[in-house]
Amino acid sequence: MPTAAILTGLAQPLEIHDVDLDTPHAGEVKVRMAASGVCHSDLSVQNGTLMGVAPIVLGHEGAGVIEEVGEGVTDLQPGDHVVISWVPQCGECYFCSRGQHQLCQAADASLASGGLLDGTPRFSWNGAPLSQMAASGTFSEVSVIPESGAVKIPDDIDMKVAALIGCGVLTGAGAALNTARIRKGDTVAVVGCGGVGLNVIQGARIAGAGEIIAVDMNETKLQMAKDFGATTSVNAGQADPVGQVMGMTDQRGADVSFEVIGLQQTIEQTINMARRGGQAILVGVPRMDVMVQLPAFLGIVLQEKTIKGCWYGSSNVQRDVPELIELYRKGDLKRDELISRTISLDQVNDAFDAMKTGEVARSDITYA
Ligand code: PAD
Ligand code: ZN
Repeated sequence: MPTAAILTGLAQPLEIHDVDLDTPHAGEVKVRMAASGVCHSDLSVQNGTLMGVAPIVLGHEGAGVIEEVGEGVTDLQPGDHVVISWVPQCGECYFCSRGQHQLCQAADASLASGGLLDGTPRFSWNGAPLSQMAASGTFSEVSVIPESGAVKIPDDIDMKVAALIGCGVLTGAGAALNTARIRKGDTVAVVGCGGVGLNVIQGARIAGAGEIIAVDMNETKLQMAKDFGATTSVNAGQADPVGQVMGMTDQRGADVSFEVIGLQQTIEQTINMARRGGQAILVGVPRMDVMVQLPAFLGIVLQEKTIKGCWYGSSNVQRDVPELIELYRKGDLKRDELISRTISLDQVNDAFDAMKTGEVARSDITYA
């Protein structure tokens, strides 16, 4: 009986309970979690920004060890170390067959249902189904997930580091390297320097960006941003960030700007600080009812601006996870520095509080 952190209803604190877990069905694997990051998207399910079917085991940024495999699973075996991918891939839908696995239709359906690829969860609690966030549920000692949601990694990679690859690093670095395809010498602005934004910054550095302007309201985050590769910073709490970025770029704007918070105001700022002919990449997840207002002619057509959404860093997890691990081994990718706090599962509500105040980049749950 694994212990898990459960969201029982909107805006409720997570509760720690023992839950029941089914054995893996065909094409699924059971993973004993070693570590799980606490991402803003977990908090967003709790506060209703993102939809979740309660009761639900949250957590989607994890790493662990395969304990059991279901029928037909041949690429993974007990003992394998894996990173959890919160976008499993059916391999057959329109998007998967065109190499856009991050947009897999079946994964979308599992996100909405709170289940795995067949729409049903493997957790239950008090005899009733218990959903799992994004076909994962990494706030549990053990979980059952689709085999395509487990990406094998070498045994010697620190599991705390591996967990963060599963969301923050894949999304952030992927936004810079895959979604934006930053070119050498580009001027980049990153609005929001939390666990994901810091990874956009280091992705931009790896891509060879020239100036990297970090934008946040928290001075600690701006200092961390410099450690991750930002060349300059803007405190959005002190002056209009669009004006500040314009002032740093001969009034042209950034070649590529990224929004990594999910607020209407910062999304509009990010679009407005991209230069004519430039790109604004939207990573942060806003509430469903958030609308953005843009002058259609002066803001987009005449500007020839590209506004692009980014889901899971436009990542191909089977290709990108090994590449990110290689960059980490070479020292090009910082990840240990992302972990502000190491906590136990029962401290997860404190991690949410710390995230709300912006004082941490990541809290990382470790399992005994
Ligand atoms: P976080 O809470 O660690 O970081 C958010 C940062 O934004 C903090 O450093 C804040 O100080 C800063 N901030 C807040 N308000 C402002 C403001 N008005 N101006 C400037 N800075 C501000 O979050 P995170 O990095 O874990 O996640 C960021 C977003 O990315 C969040 O919306 C999350 O749900 C989303 C996300 N998207 C994907 C995807 O696939 N698109 C994946 C993972 C996370
Ligand atoms: Zn996440």
